[in-house]
Amino acid sequence: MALFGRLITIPAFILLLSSCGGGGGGGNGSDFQPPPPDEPATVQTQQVFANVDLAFATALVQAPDDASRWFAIEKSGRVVVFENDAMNATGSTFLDIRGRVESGPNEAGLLGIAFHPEFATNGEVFLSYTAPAPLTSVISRFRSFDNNQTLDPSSEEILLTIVQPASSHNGGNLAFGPGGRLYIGFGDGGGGGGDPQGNGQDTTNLHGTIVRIDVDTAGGYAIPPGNPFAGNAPCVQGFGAAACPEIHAWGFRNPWRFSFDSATGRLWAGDVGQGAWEEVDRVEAGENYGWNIREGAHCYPPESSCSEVGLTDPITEYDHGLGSSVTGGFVYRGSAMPELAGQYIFGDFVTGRIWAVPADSPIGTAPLEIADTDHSIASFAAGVDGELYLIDYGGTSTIHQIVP
Ligand SMILES: [Ca+2]
Ligand SMILES: [Ca+2]
Repeated sequence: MALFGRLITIPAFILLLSSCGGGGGGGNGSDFQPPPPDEPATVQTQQVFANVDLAFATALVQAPDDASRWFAIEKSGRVVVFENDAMNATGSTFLDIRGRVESGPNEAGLLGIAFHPEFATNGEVFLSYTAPAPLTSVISRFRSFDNNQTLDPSSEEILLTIVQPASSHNGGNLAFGPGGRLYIGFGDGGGGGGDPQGNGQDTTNLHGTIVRIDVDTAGGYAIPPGNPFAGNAPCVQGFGAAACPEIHAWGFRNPWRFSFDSATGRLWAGDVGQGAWEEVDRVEAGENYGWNIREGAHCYPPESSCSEVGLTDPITEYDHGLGSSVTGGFVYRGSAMPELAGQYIFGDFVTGRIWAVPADSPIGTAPLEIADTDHSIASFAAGVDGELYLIDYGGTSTIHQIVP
């Protein structure tokens, strides 16, 4: 059963996470640095929460400063809540918006969840999902009116929408960062590979960007000072006459998963590659991460020449000999694996490999493999205590803790 599930779900999610091109790659031509001398130890994964039934789970989070519960989202449009009891927990419905979610295409569905930093008192949770006809990415606020036991489906306040030109590369992550701003990822819109519409380098739309907005305003959102195009008029349904002031950084292909270092506040994103290179970026305001001029630290298309002026290369990358759909993870700030303290941990959806790079790595650092698993790593998760987990994607999705 599990094997059958794996055989049918892996090819689907390869498309889903959108490494559209063929294999290729090859490790030559890289000028990346050798691994650091003090290498972190290898890790293993251990299944937890085995009694929580999840189907096509895409993300797993805890609410801020509350280690008592976990929340998983299913691609179909359901948020599942369960107690933080690895042996005994079973899931129940925290929110069900399956009737509003278009989850048919491989990369469409309920893709991201973020709890407001003040969730304990304001009951606000933000979701990223795709709605149907035409396929549209929707960023919404929901509220709880029952002491945070469930979210009220009728409370939905749509903050931002953008019509998707194709079913792939929808991004889907969202997370609160320093200063309580909400960060949202959008892919290049897909449509045949190679970013045919040039969305990655076009700052007059939100495709191919990580957005930063202030949701603590009366109605809708405000533009935080410090956004690179903060003086411009807000973009309408993702498009504007000039560069969108919502943009924090751009030049992404599909920043499927990103996170903030809980110690430093720095933003890390895994950007899924096209046909040759998977990359991890440490994202700064106003930086252009290169797509579709660069794929990883290489000109795109392969063998072409390109100008690097104004573009920021990844902290680390790996070629398609090692994997073909990067899943961004977390800087480890837990206590169970001291040898991994301060390491950014990330993996590959297709091959299940897991790597680490020091969080203070310069651009062009080689990743160190710390595990080669059988998991289809859809997402990583970090508990309030800093310990790390991953979702093994499938019709039966399972949760695994990363352990020494
Ligand atoms: Ca764009
Ligand atoms: Ca890039």
